[in-house]
Amino acid sequence: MDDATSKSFDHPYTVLGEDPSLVIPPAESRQRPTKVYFGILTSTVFLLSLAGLIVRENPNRAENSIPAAGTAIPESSQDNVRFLPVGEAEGVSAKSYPSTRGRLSFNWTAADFAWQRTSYHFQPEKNWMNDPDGPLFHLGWYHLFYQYNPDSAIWGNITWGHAVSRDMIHWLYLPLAMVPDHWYDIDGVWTGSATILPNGTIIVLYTGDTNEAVQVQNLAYPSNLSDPLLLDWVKYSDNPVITPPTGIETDEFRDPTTAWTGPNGTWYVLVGSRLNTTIGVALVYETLDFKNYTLLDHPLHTVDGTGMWECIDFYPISTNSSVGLDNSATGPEVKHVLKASLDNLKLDYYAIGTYDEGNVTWTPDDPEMDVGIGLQVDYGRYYASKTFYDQNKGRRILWGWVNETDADYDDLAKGWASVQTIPRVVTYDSLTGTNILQWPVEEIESLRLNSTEFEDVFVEAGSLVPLDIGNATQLDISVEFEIESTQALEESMLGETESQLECSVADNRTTLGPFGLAVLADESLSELTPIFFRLVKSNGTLKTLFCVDETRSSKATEVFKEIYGTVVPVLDGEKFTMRILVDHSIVESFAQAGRRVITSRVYPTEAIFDKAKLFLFNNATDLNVTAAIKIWQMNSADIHPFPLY
Ligand code: DQQ
Repeated sequence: MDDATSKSFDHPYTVLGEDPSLVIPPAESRQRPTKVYFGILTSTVFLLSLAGLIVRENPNRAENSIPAAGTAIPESSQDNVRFLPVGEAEGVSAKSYPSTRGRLSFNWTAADFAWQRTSYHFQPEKNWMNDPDGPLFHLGWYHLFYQYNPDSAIWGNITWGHAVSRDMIHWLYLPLAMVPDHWYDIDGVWTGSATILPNGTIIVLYTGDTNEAVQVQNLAYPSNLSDPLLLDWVKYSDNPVITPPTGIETDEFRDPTTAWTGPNGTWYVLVGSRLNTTIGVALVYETLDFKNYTLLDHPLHTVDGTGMWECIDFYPISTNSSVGLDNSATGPEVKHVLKASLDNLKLDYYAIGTYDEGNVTWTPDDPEMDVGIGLQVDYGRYYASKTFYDQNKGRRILWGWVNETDADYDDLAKGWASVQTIPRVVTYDSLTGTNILQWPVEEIESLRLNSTEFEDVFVEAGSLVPLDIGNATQLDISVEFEIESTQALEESMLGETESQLECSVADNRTTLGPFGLAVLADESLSELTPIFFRLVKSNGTLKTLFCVDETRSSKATEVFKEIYGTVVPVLDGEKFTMRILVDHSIVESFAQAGRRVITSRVYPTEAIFDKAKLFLFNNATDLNVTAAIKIWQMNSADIHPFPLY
């Protein structure tokens, strides 16, 4: 941490004690003498060296439940299984796109489902996953906890799944960290965050859904800090530590943040809620010991019209360096990012602003770009994100949940649902001063295999250039586009009409675009996912849209297909750049060094295995571009259960 912005942590706080009254399931898996861990560590090093040799389970277990081709899904099954309002009654985590009721189901094969499973993104072995929870680094291991249903590929019976990694790329699944087993979380161990105290103690605050469907905040902590795997979690005997305050709906009060300290040594924590049904709010609690909390008489921030705020994240960011900051850092070169997951839209919004540590309030730099009305963290299929400060490498890491966009019945058939993004490093964009930058952690580059480079590829207006790279399902792509000449651009722009600044299908040709890459495309382009820039005129000036068009990504009709996108700042002298990670059914696309990001889920029926191809395209009618592109084939990550026994 930068000295100028660090705080001293010399105030006294209560160290959490053992709590013998707690019930900790499953009992057998949690009684592990310390000496065994050394054996575990040694065997892990060996196992990690076997990366790539482990063959993953083929997810074809539910093949028989796949409806026959061309048959509509029977209404009775829709009502009984597939269209249960998963999580909706609780206000959380339901699939949020239009109903697939009555649509035909594609005749997926086990091989299709096996192809859809990702190879270098984190996902559990089977069943449902949603939000990332309490990410942290401890004694050489990155820990990821996640909302997990151990029984089904749809939301429900939510526990904390747990996995560890040396590098956030290769993962080892561990036993569940916490399950619903007390009245205060019997309906679900919901989302929460970890805080590492100055003496190394780790505390977790999480939302419990009680036996009466009331959302309360609970305290938990590892029983043995010298265990690098943090296998054994203790729930505090006096839980819940926070209950819904007067005036707050008891089922709209959740997802405590990582804590930070104020000047007087007090710790602060945020909990998301809504006021008068429409006002998104970040409530602030203060505490000295993490057991007793006082609600401040004012929130950190509110935004009218944004509804319930879930999974709030609040963190400092350095404006003069790319170094990450601990959550308690403040100083003249520090701004604060406030992020809320908007329950109504199932989208993550953030804003950059100033934290007033005296008054414990936060003000956005630009009120017109406030949380929920300005920038999205990711403009694609992405939700419930959470950052943590990685003290190992001095950086802030962002995790995000990527839901499926197929139908629930497809998830049940394939036996799994959801992926986490590749973890991203978050920094401040000092060139624009208006946004964060997100970039895949450098560790992902260890999966890069052979690369192919194409330089000075002339992509004439109205042309398509196949890129012969062999298999195109696991890729890391870096591409730069240069337009033919600024003069040509200015001349072309004269004839342009004003644009609405919205992305549209890639087939919609205008003078200046779109141009980009088509991934997961078959030879005949019967399926393709174009990721592109489109230059448009708005208020007389040139703007750049960054878009992903999923409308032709799959012939399966039950799959939800979106056109995602937004305006991306391209500064004078900059080229148009993209980084794209393709990993089977997930495509993560970063524009202009991560100023804007779009994550897609696509389920092609033809453009899979060796039929998946890659193309450069330029659909502009009057703008030639030149591309420089480097493409790496990507290895699979090694993700499997930890050999605990
Ligand atoms: N998911 C959790 C909630 C959170 C929601 C439940 C966001 O705590 O608000 O699984 O996806």
